[in-house]
This record gives sequence, structure tokens and C-alpha cells, in this order.
Amino acid sequence: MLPRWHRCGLAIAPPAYNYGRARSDAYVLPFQHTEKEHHMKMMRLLMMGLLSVGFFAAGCSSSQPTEDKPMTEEQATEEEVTEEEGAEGHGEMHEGMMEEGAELAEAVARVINPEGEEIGTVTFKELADGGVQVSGSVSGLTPGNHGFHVHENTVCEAPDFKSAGGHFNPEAHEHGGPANEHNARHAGDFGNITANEEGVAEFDFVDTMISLREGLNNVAGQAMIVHADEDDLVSQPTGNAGGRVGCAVITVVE
Ligand SMILES: [Cu+2]
Repeated sequence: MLPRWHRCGLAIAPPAYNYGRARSDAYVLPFQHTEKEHHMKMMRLLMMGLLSVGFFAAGCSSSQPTEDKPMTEEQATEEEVTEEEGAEGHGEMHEGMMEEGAELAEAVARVINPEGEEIGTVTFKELADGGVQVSGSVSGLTPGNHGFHVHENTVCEAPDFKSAGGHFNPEAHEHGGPANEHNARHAGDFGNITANEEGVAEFDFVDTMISLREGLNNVAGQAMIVHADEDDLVSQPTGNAGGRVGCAVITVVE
């Protein structure tokens, strides 16, 4: 059976014109071709139409170069830019941001008293904007202020907790309080926590000097101490805060 010829646009090419291998639609518009060829061309136009609609609707989905037509450098760059813009538009849903969020470290420190009983918990959370949030509560204390510091060793041995050593002070500064400039305090100088009449101290503050993962002032693994007395934030080297009534090791939560 003889092929039926379809007419598309101006038929200026001879019937035998082989447009099938042409790479540009502008190039193949004027010609005559078989029903099968016509069908393929319509399908190709439909696919390209759908692809472009899909690309703009999805915003950041990657599009493949159509058929055997290689992507030019210009097209590739355009696509990268579109993907970046799409990612910003997605806000919290962007994969990169979720990974970034997952990288924020957390740690917990369980406080024991000189009898080895657990009397509280301290939680550490790295904040996206910088700093570490320190919160928790400690019970069984005398009412009033108690010095609260990160210490230089990594062990809590009851009953005196001398195993924790002196203050955590990697940058070799003088003792001070949390409100001091970073060059005028120990990295572990958290000042005081205050126990109420029931002997319970609750606290929640942000420290911008310590970290949980990197740098000199990374407190992960360090011991911390609750003192019997108030830290005066001035006396060297430890604020005259007296004995040690609580100890905890800061443990990063995986
Ligand atoms: Cu101390």
C-alpha cells in the first residue's frame, strides 16, 4: 500500500525528503511526510509541550535534554539558576537546609550528688544562629545561688568530685561571669544557678562562648560542677564558690 502524505505548513520539500534525522523543528517545518512520520512529529511536539509545562510547574525538578539534542552550556546554566531559585522558594523543605538543621548538636549531662544519686539534668542545644542553649534543673540544693561551671577534666568521682579538676579554660583567661567579654572569663564560666526554697534550681540561658563540636571551647565530654556556695564572679581562680555538691559529664546525643 502506498503511504499517505500529510501536509504540514508549506510543502516545498520533495516527498522523499528525509526529515527524521533533523534536529531542529524550525528546520523541518516545510515538507511533506508519511502518516507515521506525521504521528511521530505530533508526539514530539506534544512531549516538548508537556516537558516545558512540567518544568515551570515543578520549579526545581531537573529536566532532561530532549531526545538526542545535547544541552548547550547556556541551557545548563539557566537550569542551575532555576534550581537554586526553586530551592529558596521551598524554605524549610529544601534538602540542604534539613541537613544543616540535622548538624546542630545536642548534649545532655546528668547531675549526681556526693552520694551518687541523680539530682538533675542539664541539656545543651546548639542554635542555628550561634551559641548553645543550656537548660535544665537541679534539686537537693540549699536555697540560694550556687556556682555552676564546666571543669577541665572528664570524670565525676563522688563524693568530692575533685576528679573534675579546675575550671575549663582553654584560652587561659581570668575567671569571670557569663556577662563578661569572651577574653575576660573562662569558657565554662556559667555564673550561678539559683535554688528556690525547695532547693530546686531551674535555668535556661544561651552561652555564646562554648560549642559542642568544634574549636577550642568545645565542652563535649567535659565534667561540670554545681558548687556549694555562690560564685562571686570575681575571685581568682574559681569565684570562691566552695565545695562541690553536684557533678555531671556532658555527653553529646547522637
Ligand atoms: Cu566550678
